[in-house]
Amino acid sequence: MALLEQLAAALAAGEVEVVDLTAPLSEATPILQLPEPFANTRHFALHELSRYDERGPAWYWNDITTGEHTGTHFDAPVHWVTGRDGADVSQVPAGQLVAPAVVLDAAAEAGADPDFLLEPDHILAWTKTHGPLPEGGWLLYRTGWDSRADDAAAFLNADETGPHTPGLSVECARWIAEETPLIGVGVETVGTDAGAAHGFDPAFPCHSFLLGAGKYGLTQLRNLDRLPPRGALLVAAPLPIVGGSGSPSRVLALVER
Ligand code: 23J
Ligand code: MN
Repeated sequence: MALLEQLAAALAAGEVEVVDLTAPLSEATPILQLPEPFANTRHFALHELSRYDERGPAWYWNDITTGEHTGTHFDAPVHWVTGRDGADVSQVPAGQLVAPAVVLDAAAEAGADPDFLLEPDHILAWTKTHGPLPEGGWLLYRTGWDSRADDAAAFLNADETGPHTPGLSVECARWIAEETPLIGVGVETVGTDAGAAHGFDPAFPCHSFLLGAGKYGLTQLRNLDRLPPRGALLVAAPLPIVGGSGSPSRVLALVER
């Protein structure tokens, strides 16, 4: 049997499962909130055109408004000043949107400390157990934050000192960008950077180093607990917004059962 016929048969038999890593997209989907004086993105919204009524008797349809960085979304290199000469979201090669993914589980650490930062040593320890990072693949960073996704206040976890959500250290972001074969990092939080990363040097190091290196980000993922540490195949499907810095995305993982 041809390879993709085997895959189709395995999907039909439940030997390969499709796990949806995407958060539902609605007005309630949490969004990033930057402090003054920075501009902020908007919530997703539906604007009804007709619903089997005089505006369109046999059809229901909506316009939508959304930020590029609303909900589960893809960060393209051009999103950050360090990647300003890099790809916009429509220019990301389709061949890179299907790629292997590994999962590093730091839910215990992030549960104990909402400002937990991943370090290169955590990833090196992971590779000792699970093998090398995948060439051209994703590192999916599980923090358990998806359990807060239906409560915007708990998800953003801000107090008078700003948001407190887990992320990557400056050194870890630099190391992933420069020293690993990864294509990008996926997270469960509202952005790829830690909540406190506005105060890091450089600020927002994950955005700065990864996008500057032509790599990508994926945010607000869920169901990472249903993936194995290695062996999943990730399908990330941002809209090809011409000139866009990112896009809400459907993100699926194929997993062998
Ligand atoms: C703009 C400025 C800072 C950040 C972000 C966007 C994101 O997290 C994003 O969605 O790319 S931290
Ligand atoms: Mn983004």
